Amino acid sequence: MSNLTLIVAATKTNGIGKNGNLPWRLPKEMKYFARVTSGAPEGFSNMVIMGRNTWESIPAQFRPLPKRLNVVISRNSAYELFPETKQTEEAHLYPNLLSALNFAPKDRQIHRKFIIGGNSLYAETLGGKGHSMQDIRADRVLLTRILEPAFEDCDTFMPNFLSSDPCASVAWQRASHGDLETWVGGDVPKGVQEEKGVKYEFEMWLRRE
Ligand code: FOL
Repeated sequence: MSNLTLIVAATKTNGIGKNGNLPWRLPKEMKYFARVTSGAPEGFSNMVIMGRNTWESIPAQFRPLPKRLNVVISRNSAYELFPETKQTEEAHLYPNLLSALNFAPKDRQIHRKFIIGGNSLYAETLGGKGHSMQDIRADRVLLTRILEPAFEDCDTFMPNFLSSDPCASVAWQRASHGDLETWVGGDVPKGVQEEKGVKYEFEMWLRRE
C-alpha cells in the first residue's frame, strides 16, 4: 500500500471551503502548507494530488504549485489544466485516484504523496474499508484545526474522521508535537497560533491499523 498523507485546514465542524475558496486567508498557515508539501530530500520531489475544484481554487499565479509534481483528478479527460498561454507548465491529469497513484514520472523520484483536497478526495482517502473500490487510504493526516472563529458559513466540509461513531470511523491517534516536527523535518509552532484574529493549531494524526 502506498503511503498517503492528507493535508487540510478545517474548522471544528470540518468546514474547509466557501464559494470555491478557502474561508480564510492565513499567510503563515499557507506557508506551512507550502513548506510541508514541498520538503523532500535532494533529488526527490513530492506529489500533490488534488481534485479539479481544488486546482481551480489555487490562484493562477501559484499553479502548478512550484517544486511539487502536480496531479489533478477529473473524469473529464478533455479538461484543460492551463489556458493556451501557459501550456509550457507541467501538471498531470488523471481520471481517478488509482491511476494518479500509479503514475511514476520518468524524470524524478517521488518522496511523499499528499492529498490536498477537496472534499471528495478527502472522503475517498479517509473512508473506512469499503469506501473506495480499491481501499486507498491515507495513513496520516496533517490537520490544521481552525479553532476560532467558527466560520459557520462554510459550504464545503471534509468527513469527520475523528467521529466516535464506530460505524463511520476508523481509529486515529494524535501524534506528539515532536513526532510532527520529526516528520516535517523542521520546527513547527506548538500550541494555539493566532493570525489575523484566527486561532488555529497544527496537528498530526496517524491511523492505528
Ligand atoms: N492544508 C492546509 N494546512 N492549509 C491550506 O490552506 C490548505 N489548502 C489546500 C489544501 N490543503 C491545505 C487547498 N487550497 C494554495 C492555495 C489554495 C490551496 C492550496 C494551496 C497555494 O496558493 N499555495 C502556494 C502558497 C503560496 C504562498 O502563499 O506562500 C504554495 O506554493 O503552496
